[in-house]
Amino acid sequence: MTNTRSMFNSPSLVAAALCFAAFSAQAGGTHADNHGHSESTIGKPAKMSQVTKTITVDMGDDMRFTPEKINVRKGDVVHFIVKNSGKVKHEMVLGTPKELAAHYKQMLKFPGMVHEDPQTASVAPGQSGDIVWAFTNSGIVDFACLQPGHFDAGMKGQFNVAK
Ligand SMILES: [Cu+2]
Repeated sequence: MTNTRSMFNSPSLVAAALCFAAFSAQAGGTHADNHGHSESTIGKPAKMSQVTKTITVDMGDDMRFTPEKINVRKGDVVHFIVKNSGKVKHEMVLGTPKELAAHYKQMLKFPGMVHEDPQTASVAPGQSGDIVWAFTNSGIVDFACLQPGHFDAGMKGQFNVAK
């Protein structure tokens, strides 16, 4: 990289930083309290060395994830290989419906935002990205593409986390 500009001169980087802070605060909201829950209901980031299962997910310009319904089990640590077979950028973001909707609103305000958080794989066309995630609770966990227009077009999916 030969970008010599200060990051504070770059609106998109500032937006990215703000977004990251806001989203992290929400996703990690349950870490701060000690009412018996030590982690988010959607699960938590994990290490590649802990992986018990590998699942490939494809993202396309038809605004669909393939597969879009994914069965896992509580306790699974999944390495998602997230492929973008389209010609535009896509991303897979795990979150509660509330987190995803709030984050999408931010994306509409700041379309250039870049995501570095562990529940996100932002993938350029023809490339693939990775998420390593531990499913710590049974139930439904949502994911979506938060690129402007994609979420509205129904680019969403769900994990069914069995007990
Ligand atoms: Cu997309």
